[in-house]
Amino acid sequence: MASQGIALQYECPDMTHVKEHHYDICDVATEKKKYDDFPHSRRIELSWKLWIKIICVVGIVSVMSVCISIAVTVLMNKRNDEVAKIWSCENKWILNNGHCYFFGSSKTTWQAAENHCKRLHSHLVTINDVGENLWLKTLMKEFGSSDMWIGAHDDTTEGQYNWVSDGSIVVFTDWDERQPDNTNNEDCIELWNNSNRSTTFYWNDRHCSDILDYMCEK
Ligand SMILES: [Ca+2]
Ligand SMILES: [Ca+2]
Ligand SMILES: [Ca+2]
Repeated sequence: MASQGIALQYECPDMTHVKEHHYDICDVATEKKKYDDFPHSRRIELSWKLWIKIICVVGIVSVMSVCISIAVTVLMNKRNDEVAKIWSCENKWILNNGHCYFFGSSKTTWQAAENHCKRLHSHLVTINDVGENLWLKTLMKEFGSSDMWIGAHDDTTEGQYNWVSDGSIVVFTDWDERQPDNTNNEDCIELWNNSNRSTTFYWNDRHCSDILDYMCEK
């Protein structure tokens, strides 16, 4: 009798003649029956799966948040380092276009100059374009220098000039007239002021053992 009574609770007779709220009662009863008919073990299983999904989603979101936070911090620090590098150089170094330059205070050979630059975590200057070349000429005038080593050389293959900083082939050049002439095997390159020609500076190949000013770059 009791089961019959429960079954009757879920019956939904034709209620079209009844007021609207009777339909609501009927809908609730139908949904409750569906829920009660669903196996208990299945409901528990769904509940656990739901919790596992929630934990996974929260975990993934947390890990992603930490990763994004670390990435942003690293990028910001890197950017700050780059900004600091662009806008500042160490004492006695001169800033130009994001690079730092050091004018050697005493004349020396090409290799000794490069060795000194390396001890200062740099190399003899690499001249990449006309702007850098022109800036160096201006600087030489300010320092009163007439001969200055730069980082180009052809001591590996005669006539093939490379930059000592990274071994790359010299592309931009600013040779003086009749240079490079490799007189008695000149393999190191300088910026010089050939007074016979003009008041400005050009490139010349020269004996690496000669004693000149030099410029480091980093
Ligand atoms: Ca350069
Ligand atoms: Ca040469
Ligand atoms: Ca020469």
